[in-house]
Amino acid sequence: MDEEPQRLPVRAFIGLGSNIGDRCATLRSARAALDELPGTTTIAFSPMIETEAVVRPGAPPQAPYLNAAAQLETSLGPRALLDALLDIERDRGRDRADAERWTPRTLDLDLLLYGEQIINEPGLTVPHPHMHEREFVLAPLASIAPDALHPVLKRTVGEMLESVRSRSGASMPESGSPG
Ligand code: A4P
Ligand code: MG
Repeated sequence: MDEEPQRLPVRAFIGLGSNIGDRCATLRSARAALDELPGTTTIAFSPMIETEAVVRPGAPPQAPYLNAAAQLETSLGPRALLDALLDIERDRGRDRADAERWTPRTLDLDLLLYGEQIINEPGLTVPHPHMHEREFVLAPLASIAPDALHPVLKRTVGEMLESVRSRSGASMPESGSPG
């Protein structure tokens, strides 16, 4: 991880997903790992919700995911934070070299929001480019931060969730909170 200068703490949001193995244990251990990152505190962690896998059109069905969202306060810069997320994914068994996109995964961590910064660099796009269109991201996020603002769309998480739900006509099937 590159050395970065000390920064003032920033409020960042992480999306978590798992659809292989003991999904609940995986998300719990990811939560613990987030809390141990240098200069970082977990302020909130959403309930874990089970969601139907969203797959590319024509792709075979996948096992359902457990999804969650975390709010961090961190003095890591956005690049250092993303690198740390990728390390946590790797430690929990996702072999990125073999993994194709949108395939089942032990653990997927996405950097959704980093304060209200807009970042478009090779390998780092914030806000996460698909967060506003995915109920499996917005539903857990809305349970901890309905008023967080998408700095490009200028809409809150709660507003984006409402739009996604009204567009899909119904909310995505969930089967409660296992943890
Ligand atoms: N990267 C750039 N910006 C970011 C960012 N803000 N957060 C780069 C995370 N990563 C970022 O990531 C590919 C590269 O994107 C990373 O190496 C990083 O440098 P990836 O995780 O391998 O790509 P991906 O996740 O396979 O692609 P994509 O399209 O982002 O997939 P998602 O969004 O992760 O979706 N259905 C349900 N119900 N629940 C889910 O959680 N997840 C997926 C995967 C599909 N269907 C799902 C779920
Ligand atoms: Mg991802």
